[in-house]
Amino acid sequence: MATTFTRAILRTPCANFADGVTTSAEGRPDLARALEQHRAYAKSLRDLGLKVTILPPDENHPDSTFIEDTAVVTAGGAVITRPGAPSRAGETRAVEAALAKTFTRLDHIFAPGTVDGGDICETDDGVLIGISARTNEAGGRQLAGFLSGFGLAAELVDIRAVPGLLHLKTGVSYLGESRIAVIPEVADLPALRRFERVVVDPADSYAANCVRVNDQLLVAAGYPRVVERLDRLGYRLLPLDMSEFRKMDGGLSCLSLRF
Ligand code: CIR
Repeated sequence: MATTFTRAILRTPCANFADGVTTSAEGRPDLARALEQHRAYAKSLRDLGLKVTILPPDENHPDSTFIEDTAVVTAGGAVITRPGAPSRAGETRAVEAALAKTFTRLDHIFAPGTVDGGDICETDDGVLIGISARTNEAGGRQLAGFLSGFGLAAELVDIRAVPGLLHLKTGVSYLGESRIAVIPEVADLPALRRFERVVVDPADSYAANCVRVNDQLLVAAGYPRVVERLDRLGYRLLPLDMSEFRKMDGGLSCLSLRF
């Protein structure tokens, strides 16, 4: 694990959180439960020793709690994205102000490029950039250029042909030790073959989005098969209830920027 995280930035779900973009047929999320799950997520990160900053809710942007999409933060530097969904364009402002307290210089994705942070998967030997319905090739190439300035090699991974995959990290998580959790549909993509792959059952796809934070692995609660396999591999697991975020197509990783 190359990076030890010491900080995280989160953003509280806003009152109209249920009006965000979603393809899920699981019904409208319950705001009170979402807030409770968000508090538990923040507490877990604090319990792991991270300093957690929580930005106030942004009523103009229902999806703003999915803060991961607004920036790409690495040990060498940070890039403010240009989110691919038009309704999410204004989310970056407050995030930029928060990151400017830590990073003296921030790079920016510019038009016609679009990038969602959910498409960016940092590994121990570089960064995978998903090209998706949200992150386009222009954005991916711009980001690769910025990352190269931080000393990070990037590789573009086209996921546009994978049905229903919102972001690269919706279906791929780097677990450390050159190992990834993946959904079956992407397991054999050439860019992923060099990793040891933990392929989750199709019924457990949602749990492929997990987050390694130092020596722990945050996983979505309710997927015992995934928990059992990761447990057998020796991970220290921290299951978190994500039911309300799942209804808005959000996974565990998208609720925080970690650095
Ligand atoms: C969206 O469609 O943009 C949000 N409802 C969900 C974003 C999830 N972000 C992520 O997985 N990084």
